[in-house]
Amino acid sequence: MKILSASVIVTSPGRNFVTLKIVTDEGVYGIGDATLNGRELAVASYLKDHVIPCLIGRDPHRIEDIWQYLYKGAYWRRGPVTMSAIAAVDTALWDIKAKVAGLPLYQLLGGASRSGVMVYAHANGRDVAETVDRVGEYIEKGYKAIRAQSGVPGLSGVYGVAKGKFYEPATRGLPEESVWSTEAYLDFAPKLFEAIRVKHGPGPHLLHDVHHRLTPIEAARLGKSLEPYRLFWMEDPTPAENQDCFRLIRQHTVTPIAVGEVFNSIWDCKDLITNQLIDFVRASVVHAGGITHLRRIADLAALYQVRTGCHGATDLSPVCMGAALHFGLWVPNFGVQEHMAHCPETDAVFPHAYRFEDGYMHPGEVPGHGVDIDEELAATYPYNPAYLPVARLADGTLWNW
Ligand code: KDG
Ligand code: MG
Repeated sequence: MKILSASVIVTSPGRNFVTLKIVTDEGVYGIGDATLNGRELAVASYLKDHVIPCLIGRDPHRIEDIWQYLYKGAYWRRGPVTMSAIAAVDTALWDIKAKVAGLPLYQLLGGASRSGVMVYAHANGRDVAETVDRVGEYIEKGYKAIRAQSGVPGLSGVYGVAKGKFYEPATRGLPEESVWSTEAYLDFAPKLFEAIRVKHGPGPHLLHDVHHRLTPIEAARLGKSLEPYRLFWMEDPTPAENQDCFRLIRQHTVTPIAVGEVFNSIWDCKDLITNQLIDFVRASVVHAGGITHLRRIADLAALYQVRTGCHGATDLSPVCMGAALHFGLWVPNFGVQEHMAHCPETDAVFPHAYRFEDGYMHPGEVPGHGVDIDEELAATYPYNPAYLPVARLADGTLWNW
C-alpha cells in the first residue's frame, strides 16, 4: 500500500478548521485535524509546502517511522505548527490503518478500558445566578462533570463567558481586547463555587479554568480558597513556562491542577509530571503530535499517577474529538475529556460516529476513527480569518489571555 496523494481542506462552518486528507493507492483514505486556532494557515502551508511532498509514495502502515521522519527529519523540532501538522498526518494514518483492519481505532490501541468516556461540559453565565442555572441544565442532561465560568463583577468580559448564546473565544477580524483584574477575580471565584455547591450538592465534579491569569502565589491563594468546594481540577492557574512555579502552588493547596492544552510535546510535560506538580495533563491529539505522541505522554504520566484530561474546545475539530474518544476509551490512566459541542454547521461538514449518553461519550464502532469530511459542503464555507482575544490590565499592561 502506498500514499497516492494528500490534500489540505480549510473550511469555516461556524469557525475555521484545517483538515488533512491522505489517500492511498488502494482507495482507502484517512483524515486528521490540523487546526491551530488563530494561526490556521501557518499549519496549512507547513503541510502543503513541506510535509505532503515527503509523504507521497510512502507505506501508510509505517506510522511510527513516518512520525519519526517528520519529527527528527525536519531538524527543527517541536512547536505548535510543526506538531499540529505531524498530528494531522499521524491521525490520518491511524484512521487508514484501522479502516484497513476493519476495526474501530480503539481496538488497535489495545481495546476498551471502560464502557464510556466521561466528558465535562461548559456551564457559562454572566453572573453567579446564571452560572448556577447552567450547571443545573447540564446535570439534567446527564453530565457528571461540569466546568463553571462566570462573569466577574466589575469586569466587562472574561474568558469562558459568552456574549451571545454560545461561547466561542475566537472572533472575526483583529484580536479583541479585554481588561483583567486579578483582585476582582480572586474575591469572586470562591463565592461562585460556594453557590454551585449550595444549589447542586456534593455530587457533580466541578472544574474551573483560570486560563493562565494568575501569578504562582495568587494561584496558591485561589486553590486554597476553593478547597471547601472540592474541585475536580483548577486548570492553567499560571502560565507553564517556568514550571518550578508549580512547586509554590503545591506547597499551599490540595486543589488538583490540570495543565497542558498549549503543550505540544512530551518535553513540555516531563518536569511537571515527573515532579508530580500536576494531576491531569491536558495535551491533545491535534496539538501534541497525534495519537502516537499523546500515547507516549500518557504512558509517562501513568508512572506518576497523573491522569489525562484532554483539551476539547470547539477549535479542536470533530476529527480530533473522534480520535480523542478512541484514545480516551483505551488509555488506562484516563481522567476526563473536555466536550464543548460544535455548532450544527460544523457537525454537518464532519459526519461522525461518536455519541453522547448520560455523561459519557463513545467513539462508535465504525472502522477507523469514525469521522469523515463532506468536502463539497466544506467548500461552501470559505476561510474567514479570526483571532483569539488579548487581555490587558486596567493601566494597559498586556497580560496573559
Ligand atoms: O483556542 C484556545 C481555546 O481552545 C482555549 O481558550 C479553550 O482554554 C480552553 C479550554 O480549556 O477549553
Ligand atoms: Mg483551558
